[in-house]
Amino acid sequence: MRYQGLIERYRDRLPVDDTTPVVSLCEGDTPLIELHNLTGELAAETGGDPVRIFVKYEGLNPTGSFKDRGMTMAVSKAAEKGAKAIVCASTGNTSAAAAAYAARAGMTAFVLIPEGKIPMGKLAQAIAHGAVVLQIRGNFDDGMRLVKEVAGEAPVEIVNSINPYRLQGQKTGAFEIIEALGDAPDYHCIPVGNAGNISGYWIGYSEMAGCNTASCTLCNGECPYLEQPKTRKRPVMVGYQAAGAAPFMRGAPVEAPETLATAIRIGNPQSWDLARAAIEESGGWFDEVTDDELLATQSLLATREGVFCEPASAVSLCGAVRDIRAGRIPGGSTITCTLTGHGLKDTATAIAGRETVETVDADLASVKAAIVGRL
Ligand code: AN7
Repeated sequence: MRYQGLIERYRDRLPVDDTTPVVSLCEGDTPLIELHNLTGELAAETGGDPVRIFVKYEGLNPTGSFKDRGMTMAVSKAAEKGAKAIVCASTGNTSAAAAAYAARAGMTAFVLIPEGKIPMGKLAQAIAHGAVVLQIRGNFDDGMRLVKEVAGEAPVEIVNSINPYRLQGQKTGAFEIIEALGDAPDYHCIPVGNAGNISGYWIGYSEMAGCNTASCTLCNGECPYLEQPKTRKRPVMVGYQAAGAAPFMRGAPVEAPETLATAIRIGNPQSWDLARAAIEESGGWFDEVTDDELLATQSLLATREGVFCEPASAVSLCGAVRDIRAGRIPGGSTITCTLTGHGLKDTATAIAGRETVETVDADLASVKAAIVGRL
């Protein structure tokens, strides 16, 4: 049957029933791509057992980021309640997803974005889908505070990840990985901003590990996935942040977060406790990477593996590679990295400082010289 989005796919595992109006853009079902070139080089360098690295390419969701997984749930549940409007604060991707799903549901989306700090691709999406874009003189954390305040004063549903339905949708990323690999990976590496996604993945992995056991609160031993591979395994969760916006490394909110990875320019993550629990229960850790490091990884992934992700997304692979080199992630491991958003979201950052476009005369001699000179 035609794929109809993650609510239909995982209906048995999501808080929906026959009366829930499903608002979907056929999100989910994204590719899990194995990185052959980079892992080959890493093995040669470290000399140990080769690792396997898979990237979950969430940029191939309908609005170009993982946010669509949570948004299909949040907007469907808002529609079930009869909501006419939704609201969110955003560093760009949540606003793009909110705008698109609101359009589909016939609702108004109000999006609060930090002035001058979201890339043009994401802003274009919010505008194109007809959202009311409120650019605030403040950062994401200010926007988040205001959204919580205004939701008490006006009939608008919050669709940030403090809305529990968001995490329910986002947990399906873990389901898809287990299905693709036949089991959970050893390590799951993920960028952390507002900390919703790491929390959602951990819920997903935990549910699958409890699968077909009496202790599973969802299925009570009547697993809807009896034909699927079963697992008791959960991965070690590793959350990476940008160094200028790394509250989990500081152990406290960061007042004025700063990073070129604007998607994760967040100082006061809302899902703090859930994210900490994921790290502690899984025996994982948080770490940080610099802007230079994450941009280098974004470029490496694009030039050596053909996968174009946005700067914030590259943080997962960037940290993973560093931890593999350091032996913290041991040889022989299977590692999944969530690439949260598409590179086309922020073309300006991707090409900044790169003089790789050459202008030549429109004649054969010039074009031939330019080609032959590089072979
Ligand atoms: C590409 O759009 O918070 O830790 O407002 O866009 O779940 O917040 C975006 C977050 C990683 C961090 N990668 O995920 C927003 C927003 C990309 C992102 C994150 C975001 P969370």
